[in-house]
Amino acid sequence: MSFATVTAGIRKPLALFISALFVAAALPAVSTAAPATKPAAQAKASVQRFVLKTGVVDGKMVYIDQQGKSNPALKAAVGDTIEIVVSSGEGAQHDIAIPELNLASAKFDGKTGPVTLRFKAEKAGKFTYICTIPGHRQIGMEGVIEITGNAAAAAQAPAPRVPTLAAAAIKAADAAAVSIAMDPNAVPKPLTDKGPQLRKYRIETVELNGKLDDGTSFTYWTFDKKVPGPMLRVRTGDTVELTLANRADSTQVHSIDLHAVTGGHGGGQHTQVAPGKEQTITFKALNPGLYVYHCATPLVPHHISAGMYGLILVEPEGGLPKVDREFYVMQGDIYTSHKHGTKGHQDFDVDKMAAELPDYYVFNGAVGALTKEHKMEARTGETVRIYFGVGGPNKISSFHVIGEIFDKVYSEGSISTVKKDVQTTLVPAGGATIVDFKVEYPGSYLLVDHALSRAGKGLVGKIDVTGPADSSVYKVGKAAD
Ligand SMILES: [Cu+2]
Repeated sequence: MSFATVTAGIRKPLALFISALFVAAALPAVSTAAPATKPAAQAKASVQRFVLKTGVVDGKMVYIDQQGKSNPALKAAVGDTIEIVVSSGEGAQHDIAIPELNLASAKFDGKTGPVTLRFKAEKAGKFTYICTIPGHRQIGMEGVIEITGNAAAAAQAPAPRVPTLAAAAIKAADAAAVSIAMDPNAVPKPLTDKGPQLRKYRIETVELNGKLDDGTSFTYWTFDKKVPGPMLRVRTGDTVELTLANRADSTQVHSIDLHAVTGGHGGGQHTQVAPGKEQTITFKALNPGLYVYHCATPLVPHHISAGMYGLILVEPEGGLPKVDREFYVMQGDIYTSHKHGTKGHQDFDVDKMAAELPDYYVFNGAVGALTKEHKMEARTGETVRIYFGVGGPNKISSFHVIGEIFDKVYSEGSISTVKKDVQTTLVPAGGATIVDFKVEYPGSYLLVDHALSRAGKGLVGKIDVTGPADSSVYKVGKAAD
């Protein structure tokens, strides 16, 4: 295995080439170069070679050996040179590491080809090999490597060097970054069917660099290239056939868990889809309401924060009361490699996510999505409805529209009960609400989370209302003027 082989075919040539170079330079004990000539004193020691590939077995991510065994026990003796050759069987990104020995391979995926973790066994014991991609160990990617023999008999080779990571440099913003901001006007029309229907949907999971803010791009993971993903609209009693396809160039397995689904972890149990593959589930919409859907692949909050959430409306029998305008808005919290406002390309920061300290809060995926990029408009006298959800992953929303009162709130997305005359409504992470209000006066109505510090981190939208101003509703000056 040559270094060239390991790095060949990588899609982001420069950045990954540099990081691959760094790993190769910092970890001589993990060299991907051809084996060096063995010193004469160790001539009796053998090379133990293990060939593994990754895959999804029974809903778990695992390493699989050539006999088909999942997470096989790897056995060697002190003094052996161990070579673990591992490739991505399903195409997603992984690595292999033995933390107790300070060993880690470069990351690999379906495009990079295999990598080799090569080292000399210097002490006896049972050690754990794992994938260090967040969440992958938890969903199955770990096994044991057992080294037998007398540690004292080992050659006096130097201990493997501990990998040291430089502070992440700020990368230039991706000039090719696209808009991922979902148009809030993209609400499917109210349904008019008589009786239950079979409805078919197909959603593709796509990873792409998108615009997070002016001069700032971010690595988004999406349903159908938008954040939130497409709004689905069905009716109670409908049967829904949903196919989830994961685009071939994805680095991750993806899935979908719809809160409107009864059974199978909402679909998450049976839709763990590898890059280039697809899976179909069929469910009955048993309960009316507005429900969140999201990716449910570990590390789940990472996949959600990166953009993998959306809403499915299950209309009650007879539909919802008619309104003049319907909008689709979702809130999310984003954790970036550099602090809020930093120009350049931002990667995801898993530590900030674990600490629940977001750098950005967004409506529809990006700063300015609902103030600069997309318009929400209405005329005075019209009734407006917002289908609002929180993808999160972590933060609840105190949803409020400045200068308006919600005439009706379908709290927590429950259509069965209606609250009236509400100023601010609480929407949990992974929850939703429907708010209805009549716009009686012209102006710019701002959508906010009333935890208002978040507006400074991107969380603001607006509805522009035009039409005659009724001074009995609002005016500047005294009543008698
Ligand atoms: Cu995902």
